[in-house]
Amino acid sequence: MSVAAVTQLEAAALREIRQVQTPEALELLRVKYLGHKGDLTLILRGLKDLDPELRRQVGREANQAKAALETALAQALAALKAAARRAAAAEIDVTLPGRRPPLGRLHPITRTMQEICDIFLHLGFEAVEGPEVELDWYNFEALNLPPDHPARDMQDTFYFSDQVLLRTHTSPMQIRTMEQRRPPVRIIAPGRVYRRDSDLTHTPMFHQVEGLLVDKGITFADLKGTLTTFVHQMFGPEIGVRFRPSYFPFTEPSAEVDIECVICRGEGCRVCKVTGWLEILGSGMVHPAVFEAVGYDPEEFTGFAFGLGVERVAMLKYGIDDLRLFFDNDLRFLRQF
Ligand code: 2U9
Repeated sequence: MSVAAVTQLEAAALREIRQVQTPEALELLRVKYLGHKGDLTLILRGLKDLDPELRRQVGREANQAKAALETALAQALAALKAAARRAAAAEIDVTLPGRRPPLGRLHPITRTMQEICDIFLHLGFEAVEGPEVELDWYNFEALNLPPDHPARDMQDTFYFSDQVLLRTHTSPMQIRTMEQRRPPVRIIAPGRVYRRDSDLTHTPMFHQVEGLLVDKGITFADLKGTLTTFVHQMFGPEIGVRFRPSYFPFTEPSAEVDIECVICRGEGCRVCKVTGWLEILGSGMVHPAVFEAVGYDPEEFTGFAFGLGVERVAMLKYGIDDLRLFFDNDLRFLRQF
């Protein structure tokens, strides 16, 4: 063994490393020279059999060669990897179909709300919106619901303080509008409302669209005509409608509006509890006490009002049997609309 032999081995190894094309071939070279039984490894292992002077010279040369090969191997591997990355980036298949940008869509509640509002806007109503945090006056007192009125219990209320609360219906907007304007008034009030209620068929927040029409000479016939038109536009012209006497503190007389069951067409099923009818709207002629609260003369003006729950309308319209689906935000559900 001689110093020259080690130098030759190193030069040959470096030449081979420079010519290598793949990381796998590079690994084979590493094993060939630096592996357990590699050429350089065997030289280093054989040093102990050499004369002291030769051992010193060959040993120094062999250790330098080992360091040089390790550096060359690492640099070659880095260069091969960088080249592979560049090649992958350059390899764009222009024949591949483009990726579709994800499209959002409106929540079924938003859609239903817009559909309801569109029908009334075409009938000449104007939409008004306002605060969800309300005063007792607008939510209750001006609507003929004095502090100890038993009907306040019907809508368990979220209170911030004695006088400040989350509105339990959008009716405060009708009061606010009448305080600011003189008749004729023809408005709808869409929006979120809040009640301390939570079970299979109630959520603490839900959506309403309410409406109000006030002028001289408005009668119950106007109420019936308007709401019948709404039902036929929303559910189809052939659907049956009936008006059933009811009670609300802010209307007198009051009526609930039923439609023929959209599931069984009046035959009787689980959804309509075998009655053939579904309740869809509350309504009535505005109570004189409400007109007095906003400074309208009940002898001069009459009007009708109505209210509906958007979640309920959406469930009937789209045949959805679980209210919670609207609030889960499960894309598999929402993508169907
Ligand atoms: C004013 C005067 C009268 C609005 C009305 C109803 C009947 C009604 C319910 C429908 C389902 C609430 O969401 S729901 O639970 N609403 O039954 N709402 S009359 O009457 C008004 C409103 C404002 C100034």
